[in-house]
Amino acid sequence: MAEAQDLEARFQARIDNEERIEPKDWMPDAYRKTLIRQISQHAHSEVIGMQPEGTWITRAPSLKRKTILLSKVQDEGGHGLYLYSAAETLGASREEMIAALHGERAKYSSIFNYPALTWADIGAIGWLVDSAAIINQIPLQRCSYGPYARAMVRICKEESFHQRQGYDIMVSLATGTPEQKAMAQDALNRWWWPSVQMFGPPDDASTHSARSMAWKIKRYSNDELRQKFIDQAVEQAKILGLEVPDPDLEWDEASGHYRTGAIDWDEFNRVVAGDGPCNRERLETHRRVHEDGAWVREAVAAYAEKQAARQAQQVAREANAGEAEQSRRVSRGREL
Ligand code: FAQ
Repeated sequence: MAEAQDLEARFQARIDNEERIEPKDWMPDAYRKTLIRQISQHAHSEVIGMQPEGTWITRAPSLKRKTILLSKVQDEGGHGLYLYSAAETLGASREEMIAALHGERAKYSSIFNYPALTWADIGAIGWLVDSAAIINQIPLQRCSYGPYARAMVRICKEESFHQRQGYDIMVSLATGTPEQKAMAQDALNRWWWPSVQMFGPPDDASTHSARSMAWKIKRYSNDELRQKFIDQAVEQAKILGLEVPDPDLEWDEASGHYRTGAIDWDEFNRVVAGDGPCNRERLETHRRVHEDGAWVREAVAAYAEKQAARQAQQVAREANAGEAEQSRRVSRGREL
């Protein structure tokens, strides 16, 4: 008991001292569990996030837009892979994490349960969703767990490109024909509030924040990051000449921040609980594609087994050859 307390105190001292925790270091069980929960949910979000954008790859308005979108969607898959690998360093297997997603025990970001109805949605996702993702993820580069923090460095660089491609689409539409501008406004109307909700429940309803902040997994609270996003996105909307769909939005001179109207937390809770516009479709697609890809995983495992067996045979052959050579030398020595 005293020994466990001592380990825990030393662990917290390392965190307070801004030291990185690495996979083989001692860590409290709850720290490990929190990280597996957050990192695997983050990975699931990246992979499920490929679905709304993926539907537009074949319908992008030009070859250039299509290649950019294709590359962005591939990046999201890559982010999922770095993140699953980071979670694996904590002892979670990929199979367990995917089973938790399919069994609805693990969540993924609420935002990906909304449909991408028009091409302008691809602009709005890049602009708003990627902005929100970056604002949340930049502090995660300084997360106390080394493999997660390092994965975030590359992810943030790529997200920044994603954000710019989204804003570029919005600029083209907002400065295009009146119909194009109306499409951009409609996309902003539908993506604004879900993007504001992406940061998670308000601080007083956030169950994990206090502990995650003490462990320096999270560096800022959900509301702090949300505010940063709002302040930035409202100014960007002004540059686009678009209107944020919030009649109560106002600039608060005293605090130097924008204040929004009431956020619909009932809608957020409904979507997180599985009852958003696309929850069922997203999970069904993931399950089906995972099932369709079973043969690839089986082939990879069979190939790895074959390689390992070949390597073992080679090692045995070399060992035998070494022994034979040794006994030849010994008997030649005796003859001389
Ligand atoms: N949706 O106590 P807290 C992206 C859950 S990546 C669904 O505040 P925490 C890239 C939360 O899990 C986007 N559930 O939790 C991209 C917890 O439930 P649990 C994803 C949510 O962990 C762009 C409960 O509510 N990013 O966009 C949500 O301290 C474009 C209580 O909440 C990350 O995952 C939500 N929005 O803070 C891809 C970043 N919010 O687990 C494609 C890493 C909260 O006990 C296209 N994650 N919940 O069952 C984090 O920073 C944190 O986990 C938070 C939540 C901030 C998301």
